Amino acid sequence: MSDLKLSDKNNLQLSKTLEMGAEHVGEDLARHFNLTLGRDELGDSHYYLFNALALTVRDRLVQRWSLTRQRCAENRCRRVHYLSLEFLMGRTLTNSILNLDIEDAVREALIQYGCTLEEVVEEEHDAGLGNGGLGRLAACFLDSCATLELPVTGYGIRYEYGMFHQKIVDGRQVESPDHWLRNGHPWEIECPENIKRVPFFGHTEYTEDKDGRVHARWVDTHDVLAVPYDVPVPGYQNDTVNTLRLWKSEATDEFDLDEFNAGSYTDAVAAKNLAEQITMVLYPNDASENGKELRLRQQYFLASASLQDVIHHWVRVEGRDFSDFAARNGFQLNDTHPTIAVAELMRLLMDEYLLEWDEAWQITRSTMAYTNHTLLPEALEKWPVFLFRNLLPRLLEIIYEINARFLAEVAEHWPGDVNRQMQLSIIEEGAYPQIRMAYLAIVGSHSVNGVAALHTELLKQGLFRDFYNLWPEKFNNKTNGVTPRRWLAHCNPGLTTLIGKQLGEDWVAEFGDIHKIAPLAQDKAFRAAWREVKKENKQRLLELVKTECNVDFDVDMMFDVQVKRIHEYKRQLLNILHVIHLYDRITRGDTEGMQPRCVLIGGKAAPGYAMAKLIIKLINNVANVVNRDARARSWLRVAFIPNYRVSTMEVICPGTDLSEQVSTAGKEASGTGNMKFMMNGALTIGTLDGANIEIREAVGEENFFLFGLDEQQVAETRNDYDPNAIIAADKDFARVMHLLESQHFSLFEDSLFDPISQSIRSPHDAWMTAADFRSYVDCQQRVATTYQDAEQWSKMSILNSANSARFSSDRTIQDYSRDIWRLKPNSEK
Ligand code: 26W
Repeated sequence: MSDLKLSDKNNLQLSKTLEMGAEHVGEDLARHFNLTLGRDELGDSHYYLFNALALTVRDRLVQRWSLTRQRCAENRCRRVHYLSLEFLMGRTLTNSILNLDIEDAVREALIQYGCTLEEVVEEEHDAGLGNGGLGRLAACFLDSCATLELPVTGYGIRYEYGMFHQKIVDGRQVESPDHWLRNGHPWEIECPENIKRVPFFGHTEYTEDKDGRVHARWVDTHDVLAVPYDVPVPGYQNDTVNTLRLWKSEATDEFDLDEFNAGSYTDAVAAKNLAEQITMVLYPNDASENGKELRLRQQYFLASASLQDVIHHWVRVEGRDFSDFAARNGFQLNDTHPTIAVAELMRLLMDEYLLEWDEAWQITRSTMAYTNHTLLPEALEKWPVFLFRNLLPRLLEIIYEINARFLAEVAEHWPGDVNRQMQLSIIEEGAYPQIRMAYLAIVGSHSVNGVAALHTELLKQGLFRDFYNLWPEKFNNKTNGVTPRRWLAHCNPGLTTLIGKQLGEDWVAEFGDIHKIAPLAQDKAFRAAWREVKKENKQRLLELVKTECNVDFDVDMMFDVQVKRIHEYKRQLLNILHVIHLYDRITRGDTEGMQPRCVLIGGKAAPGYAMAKLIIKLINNVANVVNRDARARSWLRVAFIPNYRVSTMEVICPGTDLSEQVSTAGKEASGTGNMKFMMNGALTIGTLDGANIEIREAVGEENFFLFGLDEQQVAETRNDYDPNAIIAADKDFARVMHLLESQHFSLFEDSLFDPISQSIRSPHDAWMTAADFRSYVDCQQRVATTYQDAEQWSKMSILNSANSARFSSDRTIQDYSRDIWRLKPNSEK
């Protein structure tokens, strides 16, 4: 008992800090291996060793975690709660080892087991609780908040099944479930003492109190339990550990008595499954909303449990006086997915804590902030009113009231303009009235932000124009960023060491210093060392491609990479048309000036998105034809990497020469893969879209391969767009289309790719692939020529890394913190 002390708050705590040296780490590792997990031999896999190591590391996180919590409680600091349906965390072990600065000790401790850290790391399953950019951004943000010592908690859902696993069978995507929790998740800690009850169904009753005030009560509800699981989020070598709290749904212990009495005990127990379904699976749709009721349940479940959690904490510490609540709390809504939180906060404050509407509304509006992540109309969430009426009747009433008061404001601003009221209404009228979640988010928030400069401009001038006219002060830009810890220090140790030799070991903590390597672009020896590191990284990537795709890449060829979700607007199709063009040149013997390249494409298609799946099939068929053709071998290799995810990007981005960011201008809100590639010294070929524009500004136009129409030109060209004329006038393009349409890539699958050629040829092709073909092909030739000058390419590569500091999520989070959250680091009083 000598290590335990009873602190003044009755907390039992270890008084000794766990040591970080190899000896102590080794002892703890053995203890967890032998005692916690009950093992005495290694066996065939490193599974138990991974778990023992995770627990050893976790112990050290947990200590810092409780100190962070204590400090925040003592400071009574303002906190922010980041609400997101997705957190794409990837692996935790290596990141924690890096942030705790115990890599050497861990490596030494593993020697007694005769295996390397690299082997053990591979045992960890990615936490794939997200689709793509939006989910990974949330994960990078948590890393930056902890590193900057900001009191920010992530709130999300503990999906039993994460993002599906993708296999490629006969060139096609085949999905299988990702039961990532099957072997347990050593990082999480269940907190049953903080369980919440989330109500569904039922109806509203009104009662009058003795002072004549009317109160609403939501009654006869079917409640679901929300059980929190906490995951530690360490900052970079600063002893701060923040929290990601993930909710799991469970049935209450109450039975449906009617059913029970009717003798169907088993039916009553079976009905419990419904409650547990809520957090069963992550919806794998990125950018299209399909209106499934279960998804709405997930959204409300997250919003309600998280808000109750924050409010209960408040009441426990501060009592039922909410006058200071808004000054001390903020909520960031990651897209519209958790927007029901606006109405839920109103409900809790009014129905549970008896605040008046105006006071509750004042609190809601000053605590909520909304980030928009897409302009695509099909991604804008709308929920049918009838779903709400049944599932969340009390919330529907509140939304109607918010809307009525808001429309009165609109009427005041634009007197007599009934049309405007209809356009701005949170409720879209019609045969099936719907709730426009983005409008609810804007009306209920004090801040609305886009995720790159162009994107925010387009929100203000287009999608949300009237709202911008009404409240210009609400709108602001926060260009995305990525964490340089995971996306450079961890994934690219070679470059990290090389830069460290120039800038000193501390440079990771002072990532802004990376610009100091810019002058070294002129240093021949440094360039040679830079190339050497790139070559090693390409070797690693080549090995991955060999095992995953059985395609041979060659480190002496250029690695040309596009990895991201498969979507028409991202134009993987344009990329593959260029591949077909190169193949056509090769078969015609026109290889003058051509640069040998290995083209790698990867990404998941939403399971219901037929066109995206067909594009995957086309990529694989083209790869097959090209890779089998002896004439092409020395010029071109093509591979599609299956099951693209966070841990594969950690191998891909350091080994990439050319980063493909080729979306139709105006469609990609920001992009974040573009930033990861840039940090690791890849050059970008891209359109003027999303954050590409800012990347080009940062690195200088001479170090960026720009092509294609800009957003305005896209809008203008749309009116009289004639792809068939473009194809007919361009011999190269005509030959590419001929190869596609003569079934050259679908020999025994006749007409398979007709929908693709039809979409390219359609004057209504929203993505205008044909419009940018010529400009893209010409630009790719400039890329090829530049690559052949290795010294020039290295200079440009160094300058890309050197100018990437702006795209650190630390910068992004500092912007959020200054403009929206108004947070102070936890270390400051
Ligand atoms: C409701 C279905 C659904 C699911 C996900 C609709 C929309 C989404 C997201 C908005 C998709 C997404 O991940 N958007 C991406 O967000 C990134 C982070 O801000 C940006 O970098 C990407 O450009 C944007 O596409």
